[in-house]
Amino acid sequence: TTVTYLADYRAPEFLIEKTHLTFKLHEGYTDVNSQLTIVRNPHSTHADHLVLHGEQLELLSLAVDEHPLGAGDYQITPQNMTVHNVPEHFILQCKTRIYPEKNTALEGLYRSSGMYCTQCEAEGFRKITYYLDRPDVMSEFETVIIAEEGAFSTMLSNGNCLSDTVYAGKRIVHWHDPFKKPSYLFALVAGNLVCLEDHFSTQSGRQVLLQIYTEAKDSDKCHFAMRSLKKAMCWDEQTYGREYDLDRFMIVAVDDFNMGAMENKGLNIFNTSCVLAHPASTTDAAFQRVERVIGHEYFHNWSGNRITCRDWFQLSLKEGLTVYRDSEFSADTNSRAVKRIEDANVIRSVQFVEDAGPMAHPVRPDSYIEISNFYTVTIYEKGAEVVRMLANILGPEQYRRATDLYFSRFDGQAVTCDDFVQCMEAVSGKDLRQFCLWYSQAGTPQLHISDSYDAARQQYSLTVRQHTPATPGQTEKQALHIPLKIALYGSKGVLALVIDGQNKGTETVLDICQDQQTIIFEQVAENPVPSLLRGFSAPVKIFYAYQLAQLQQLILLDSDGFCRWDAMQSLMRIVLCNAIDGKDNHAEQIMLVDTLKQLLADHASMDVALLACMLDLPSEQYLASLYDKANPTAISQARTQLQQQLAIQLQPELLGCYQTLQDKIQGLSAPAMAARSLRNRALAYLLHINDARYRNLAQLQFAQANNMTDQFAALRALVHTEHAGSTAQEALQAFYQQWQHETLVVNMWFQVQVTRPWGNVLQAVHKLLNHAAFDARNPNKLRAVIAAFTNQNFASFHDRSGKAYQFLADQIADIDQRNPQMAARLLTPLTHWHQFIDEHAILMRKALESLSQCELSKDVYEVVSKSLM
Ligand code: B3K
Ligand code: ZN
Repeated sequence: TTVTYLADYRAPEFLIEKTHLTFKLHEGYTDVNSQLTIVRNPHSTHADHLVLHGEQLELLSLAVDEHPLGAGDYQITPQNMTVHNVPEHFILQCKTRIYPEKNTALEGLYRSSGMYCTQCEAEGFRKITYYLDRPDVMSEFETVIIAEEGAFSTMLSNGNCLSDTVYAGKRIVHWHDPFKKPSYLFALVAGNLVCLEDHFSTQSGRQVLLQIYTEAKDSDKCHFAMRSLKKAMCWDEQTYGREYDLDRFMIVAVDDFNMGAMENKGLNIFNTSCVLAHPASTTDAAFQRVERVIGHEYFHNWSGNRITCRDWFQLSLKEGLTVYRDSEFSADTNSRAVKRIEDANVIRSVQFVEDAGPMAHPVRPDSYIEISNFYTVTIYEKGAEVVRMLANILGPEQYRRATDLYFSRFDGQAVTCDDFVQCMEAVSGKDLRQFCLWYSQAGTPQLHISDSYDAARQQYSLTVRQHTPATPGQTEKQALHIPLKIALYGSKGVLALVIDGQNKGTETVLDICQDQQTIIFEQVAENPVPSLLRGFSAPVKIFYAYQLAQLQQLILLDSDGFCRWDAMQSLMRIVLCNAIDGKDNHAEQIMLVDTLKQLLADHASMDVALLACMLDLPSEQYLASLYDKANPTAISQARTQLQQQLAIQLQPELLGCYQTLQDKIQGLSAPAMAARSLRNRALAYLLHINDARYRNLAQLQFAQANNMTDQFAALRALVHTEHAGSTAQEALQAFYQQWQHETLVVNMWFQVQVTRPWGNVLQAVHKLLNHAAFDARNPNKLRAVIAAFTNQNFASFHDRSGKAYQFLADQIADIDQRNPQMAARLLTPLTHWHQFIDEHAILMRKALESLSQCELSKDVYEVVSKSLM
């Protein structure tokens, strides 16, 4: 296996000015003719040989400037084709044959329920034809698609359609994309699809045709995506001054897709799960996901396509920035506080865990074996937090000027994270050298904060110590520039902040840049409660020894939604950890119940969506991350017990909430969604009590719901309680009967069963894998059954027998034969073996070791070998 290093980056020896592709689609195989206009890169050393990427291709013919090449003129290996002694400037013609129907990896050109589609990022284009398949080679593409007349209603590629004709029984469709792009943004679709159309007129008055293509059965589920698209186009004009640039913007929904969606220029390809939505069959959470992903892929048109990455180490240049953009888009359209909490929760319970594991890497990695393994929460979500910190350091006005500069300076180019930061520096005049460590240094910084109050001097001082634990390959860590946003609360509310004689208002950002520093606040009349890391101002762990009463004060009174939620998480964490550690917990529990009572009783005066988030206990995965060696059984038990105790002690308040919000749950408005989320959490708690009244409530809601959110929440509550017996079984059957023809709903039906927190779930999983609706080649099905079981069923996955560990390893060995990307991704839960007590760690390692004995793809090999290191 070869490792690719950032330090080895070299500019390409050759450039491809024009790319002309002809696809002849036949049943069973596809012939690809390419005609590449190639020139030597004037900025590079002079090589005589042209080395192209190409994998799993059948070469039919090759010519340079119309002269056919013979066996001695070129050389082929499994990864490359080398053409010897090429001129300065020439046309390379190449014919290859590929087999889309046999492509189970879903990378390159493949077939999904009859239609042809492509996925080229990161390195899939080389499975279509020989090419310089690297993002810093940008070319103007023309694509001709030829198929039997009448075979497909829809034949699409990037850009604008030049012609669509029939000749000698063949349909020939010709596309041209005037914007230079790297090969990873190439796309082709052919199938029998229907299309929802609309128009958008841009701020400068250009008309853009908008099209969303789906299979006919899904034609009624595209309206929300279309509304989201127009909203996103509008938002990007207003927020970033970015206008759409082609005459047409197309989205195609496909069933078999390794991830959420792909931003191909002018022709986005989406997993059906991220574009289709209808109130009867789609939950509120899924609606929000559709809006977010539509926004994300659309925003890539500028942050990713017009300006792309020089090499894949710079992946966060486009992904971090685009996630930050989509996150702000969601915050502007939904609840800002809740969005911030959701983002912080992902960072804390997934990204921090990645940082603590064998696959830890910086936002800009130094090396990889398989780039597909680096589409991670670190690159995406931590990368977005880094851009957010930059935006906050600059402030809105300077940040906008800096992004304007970035988009104009680098338009049409493939650039680096440093280029992006340099625009921030140029506009602000700030020195961001230390800040740049966020890109190169892996790991989660810890801030240990202590304080003291001097009543005589009226001074309050905070001492902040920073420390980043070592990560694989990076033992020495330097101090980072960490923006720590804080406020101080006194008995009568928020306090004015005075530092060095300067008035800072009631909220300020402390620039933490040293290993240890102390900040002194003056004119502080009482010992305050610090509200720390407001708005989750940096992706760090905070350690500060709050007293229970201080947490309660922040939960009830803090003006920062994230801090209220965070204080509640801390209080719950204290209760849970005490229980896990077998410590006395009386005072803590009383405080928790009392605080929740106050919040629930007062729900009318609160942000309902925020309150709903505050009811969630910290996840098991997060709790495990608090320990050097976690005991998964103790964690699950403590959590389930606390859920039961809270349900019992908060019964009247939960029921009250459930009932009073009854008349606020119609429609798709933000308040209706918020009301549903709070009611359904209340219902889930109540079902932890073994009482037929609550089961009847759930049964009634299941039967009467007119939207998927309520119907599914009721089903989940029933299936997830051990006491519902035949009622739950009947609901499951009824649900399947009703929705068996909606693939995405059937996936939810799978998921709700494998995440059940009681009984022998592994047995249920085995049964579902043999269910007629299961299909091991479809990534959404793998996610609904295997990933849901191993990632969202902590108790069953960590069953003491270790059977679930071995089950996952066996599944991965099998899936890896077909789809390496999916296999590697499913492996994540096993890679965290070192987090657990020996009894579990040993069994998890054993499962990994059994995998390492198999013939593995590069993808799975990288994860397994790094995990066993
Ligand atoms: N850029 C794609 C991800 C491609 C993953 C390739 N293994 C989707 C996105 O981030 O928008
Ligand atoms: Zn993206």
